[in-house]
Amino acid sequence: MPRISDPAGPWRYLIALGSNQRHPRHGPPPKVLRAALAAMAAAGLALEAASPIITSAPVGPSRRRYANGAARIASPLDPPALLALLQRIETAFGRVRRGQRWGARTLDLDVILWSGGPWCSKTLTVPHPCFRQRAFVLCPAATVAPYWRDPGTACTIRHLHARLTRPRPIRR
Ligand code: A4P
Ligand code: MG
Repeated sequence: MPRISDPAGPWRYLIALGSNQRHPRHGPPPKVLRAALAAMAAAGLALEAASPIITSAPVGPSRRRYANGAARIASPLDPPALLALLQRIETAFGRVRRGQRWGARTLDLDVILWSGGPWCSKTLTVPHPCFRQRAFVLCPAATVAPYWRDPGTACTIRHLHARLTRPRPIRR
């Protein structure tokens, strides 16, 4: 993904959105995601593309189906500052962290890719460590950033999605 003129920014980011809990004001998960995109734009993130919203079966302990989507944004914020902003938006949407991994949530905003390459710190890993195995991330992501290359594998999102979802013969 090319950087825009100024090397210090704006950076580009691929963000995954997820929800599997109703919000009292915004309503069911697909509407939560639409409201979250509006909140991201209101917070100063330049929304370049937003995917259609899909529903997906839960991976992990939660029983409720998810709404998932992806957005390509531009921002001068570096990855830790962007994560802090996304977490403030999650909190404003009533996300409560109960300590259960992959628990039900009104809103989850994950940083999947960053135009600056890999980033690894105590609180943030980019590319997101699980995204290559998740159709609920790759399917919407392929609609907003099909040719963005994963720095870990050098594959495009479109390729990762095709590889994950292609039919495989049953092994006997
Ligand atoms: N963190 C590290 N790297 C990142 C990153 N790239 N983006 C840290 C965002 N956060 C990152 O995340 C826990 C901590 O991870 C953060 O405090 C941050 O410092 P969290 O959002 O509080 O908790 P989580 O979301 O439960 O954990 P995790 O490991 O991010 O889970 P995922 O990957 O978000 O998976 N099934 C369906 N169908 N659809 C879904 O959207 N989502 C999950 C959660 C499980 N099953 C799902 C879905
Ligand atoms: Mg998360």
